[in-house]
Amino acid sequence: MEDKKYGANQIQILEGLEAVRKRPGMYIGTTNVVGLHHLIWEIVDNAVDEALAGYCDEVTIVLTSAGEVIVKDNGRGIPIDVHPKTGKSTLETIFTILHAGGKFDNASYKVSGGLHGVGASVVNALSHYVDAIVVRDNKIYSQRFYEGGTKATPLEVIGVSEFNGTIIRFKPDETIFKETVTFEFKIVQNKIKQLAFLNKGIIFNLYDERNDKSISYCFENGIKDYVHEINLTKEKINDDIFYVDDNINDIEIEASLQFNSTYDENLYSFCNNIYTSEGGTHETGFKNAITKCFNNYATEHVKNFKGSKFVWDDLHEGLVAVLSIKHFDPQYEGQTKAKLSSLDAKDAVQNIVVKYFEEYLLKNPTDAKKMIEKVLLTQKSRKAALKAKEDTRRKGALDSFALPSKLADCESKDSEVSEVFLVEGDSAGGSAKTGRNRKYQAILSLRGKVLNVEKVNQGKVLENNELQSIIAAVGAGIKNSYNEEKLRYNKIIIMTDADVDGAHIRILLLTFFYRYMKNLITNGHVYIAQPPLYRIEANKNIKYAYNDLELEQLKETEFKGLNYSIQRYKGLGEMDPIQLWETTMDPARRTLIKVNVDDAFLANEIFSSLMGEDVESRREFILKNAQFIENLDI
Ligand code: 28G
Repeated sequence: MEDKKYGANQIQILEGLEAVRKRPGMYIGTTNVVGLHHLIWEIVDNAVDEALAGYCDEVTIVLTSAGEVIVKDNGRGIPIDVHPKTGKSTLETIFTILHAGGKFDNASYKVSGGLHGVGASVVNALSHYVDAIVVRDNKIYSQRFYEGGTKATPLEVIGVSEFNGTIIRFKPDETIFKETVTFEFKIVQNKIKQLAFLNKGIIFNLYDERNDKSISYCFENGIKDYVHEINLTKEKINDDIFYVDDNINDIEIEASLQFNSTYDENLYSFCNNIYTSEGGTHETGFKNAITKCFNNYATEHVKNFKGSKFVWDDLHEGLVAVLSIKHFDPQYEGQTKAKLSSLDAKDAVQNIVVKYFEEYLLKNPTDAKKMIEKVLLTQKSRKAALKAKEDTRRKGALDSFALPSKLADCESKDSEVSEVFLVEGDSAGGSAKTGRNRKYQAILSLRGKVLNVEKVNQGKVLENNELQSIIAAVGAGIKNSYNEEKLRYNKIIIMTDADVDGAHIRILLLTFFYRYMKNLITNGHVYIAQPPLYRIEANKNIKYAYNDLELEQLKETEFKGLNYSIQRYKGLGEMDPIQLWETTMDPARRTLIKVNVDDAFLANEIFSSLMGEDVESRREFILKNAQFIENLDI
């Protein structure tokens, strides 16, 4: 009977890890470079959990020359006693049973979590081998799992030690990770830096054996140091960074905030070390709290304030804030964990932040005064912008009926099938207008420079002619009043020259969409057109090349030995309407790049390094990263 039960378990185990190998994407998202690195995060998460439980303060990662990863912690060591439910040691259970973390363990132990919180068994399933070394009770234990986790050597005692801890070494299976099995220092570095900010006091070390590079992070002040770093090069409004770390009803809440003199909002929220890019209940609680505190403070301290209450829109300009909560049972909206939905998180965050931010304002009257001044200015410009918007609306400029004169609209009114090209310059705009399929393709030509929205407030944005045209043409409104039902085109296609200026305009447009119509990007409506760089012709055979490599390949194959001529396009304007249609606009032949902002961090980093003050470094960045920006699937 016992045997039978054990056997049944065994089968279940094999099926479990087999399932992971069959459909790795279900467990780690993808099997590209991102998925590969998820293996590290899964193991590191377990070490961080041990640290959050209070038993470990140092985590070390080694990228070995043999293509392995070693993760080491100084916690209690994974238990090696036999687990009552599986008849195996806890160690073996964790590494060989899928979802062991949730199924067999006290769920409240696991606080952090990778993309899917699936843990060590998934790493085992997708590795050649996993070596586990557990040091506890003065003994060093060792066990190897191999062949996709289906086999294990017996647990052995291999020595004695006075320290505790766990060491995990694994080598990814290249038959799973077909694209690459090379770990990247920079990716791991960024991740541990973020983990170090989010888990104060833990030392994270990274050592790359392949080139003898190493780096360590430890932030005593947690996300306060994070805010400090984001604002390092910015002009600060309040000198003292607001910071709170407290817990209520078993929810730990950490928040930090400082204003700078820019106009953009940088609010980053996390739950259990996972970035919640779409916010959620914790973020709502935070916004409510800050709004309430500013209103209370202004009511007491600002003359004639009554009746002109702040709303969140007045508080977000120049705000840098990080919110990180640790929740025992987080609930998310949808599959991606991008939006927290646990109801108790809202009140928990709101209560704690109100309590501490109120106190902060009273204790720091000089900072409070500076912040209130900034916020009052934002409010004033918001009201002015609102009035300007109402005036223009009354005049009809923002109405879908009064479309901009520069827009050559398409015939179809069906937004599902229609698309608009945002074209740089009048001459290219002219070609595009002639070359298009006017049934469903609209052309909006943009004159001159697009405004850099990072540098100005909303009022100025709404006054700008080019941006006004775009807003009117797109039709869905901006920011909070963005309404996708009113979207006039399914695809918004940015079509600029394949040179530095074109890349610059593209980035300015993307910045505008990112800040003013983020949903347009997240819902996949923004595209980048790819015009060719070369035209090669011999005996009336014409081909286009979209990069140097393609040109070389054409020269070496189809055109080898022929008397060919090459035209290098300096801009869209050099193409006649038919060429533009054939190469860049015809849905059957073109390649469009869909812009997605999955990783808001990276996007923001790119946007801010591009939009920095220094024109020279900006040019340099664009030149260096033109290709990357072109393939902006960040
Ligand atoms: C180095 C790379 C990754 C870990 C521990 C320590 C314990 C543990 C891990 O227990 C099962 C669940 C809760 C008891 C817990 C040790 C309690 C007592 C642990 C790691 C059984 C998991 N002694 N360190 N798991 N628990 N480090 N690092 O994986 O109830 S995982």
